[in-house]
Amino acid sequence: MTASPDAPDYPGLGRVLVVVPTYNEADNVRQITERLRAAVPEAHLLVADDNSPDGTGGIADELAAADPHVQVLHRPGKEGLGAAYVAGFAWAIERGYDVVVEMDADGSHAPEELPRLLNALRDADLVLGSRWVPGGKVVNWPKRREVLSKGGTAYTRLSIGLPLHDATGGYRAYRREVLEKIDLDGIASQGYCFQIDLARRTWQAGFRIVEVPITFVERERGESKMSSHIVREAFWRVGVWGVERRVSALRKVFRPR
Ligand SMILES: Nc1nc2c(ncn2[C@@H]2O[C@H](COP(=O)(O)OP(=O)(O)OP(=O)(O)O)[C@@H](O)[C@H]2O)c(=O)[nH]1
Ligand SMILES: [Mg+2]
Repeated sequence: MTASPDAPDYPGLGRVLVVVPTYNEADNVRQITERLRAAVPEAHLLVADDNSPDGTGGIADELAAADPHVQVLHRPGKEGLGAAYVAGFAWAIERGYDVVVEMDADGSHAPEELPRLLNALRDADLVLGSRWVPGGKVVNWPKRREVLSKGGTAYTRLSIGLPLHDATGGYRAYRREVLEKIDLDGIASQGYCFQIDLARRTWQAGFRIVEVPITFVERERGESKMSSHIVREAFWRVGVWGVERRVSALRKVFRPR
């Protein structure tokens, strides 16, 4: 294991790495880096770029050259948010970080709110930034996105029993023990479903999950990667997990003695 280069501790938590996956975020990556560095100076940042055609990776390299707290993971091509995060998590574990944060590059997740997530992690193993608990908000989101987000969480609750208010959100802080325990190599889900999958695995492993209200702001620049494919993927995978859960419950009831 290589130690993370001179990362100072975040009080009470240890060394923090924020993983920001990027695909065509040339208009956003500089600003999110500056905001994060100002908001949580102790944190290190890893930009996990999938060889963005708009040159995001090159801009991230410039930021990294100017600041030892910033590093870049160049990946060969677009493989989805989930694969970029799994690679970023493995990178963090290898380098001995104690806390790993997920944050979008497009400004939807305010770095200024990260101290609240980290402070909550002192009494939890996974902290979720939640839009749908009291105090949580969305700004400039179309109604259909709100319906999709709330509907996705309700469907997840019904299907697999996951007791969360915002299961699809992607602003999160994990203790490294969680990422070491869950089988990262076994994760195939990509878009929203990746977030549900990680929350599900964390919950099933018995870790403490806390939801903290956040204000989620719709992206102002760059293009969304959200697609009907991502919604369909979440729908069928969560459905399959729900069926598996019921079959396993039935097996327990009918197991021959
Ligand atoms: N490395 C990598 N990053 C990705 C990929 N797809 C999305 N991202 C990044 O993941 C984050 C979330 O993607 P968004 O396009 O903002 O998805 P979203 O937040 O559901 O959609 P909007 O609400 O429209 O912004 C952003 O930082 C993206 O650049 C991918 O295939 N690879
Ligand atoms: Mg976004």
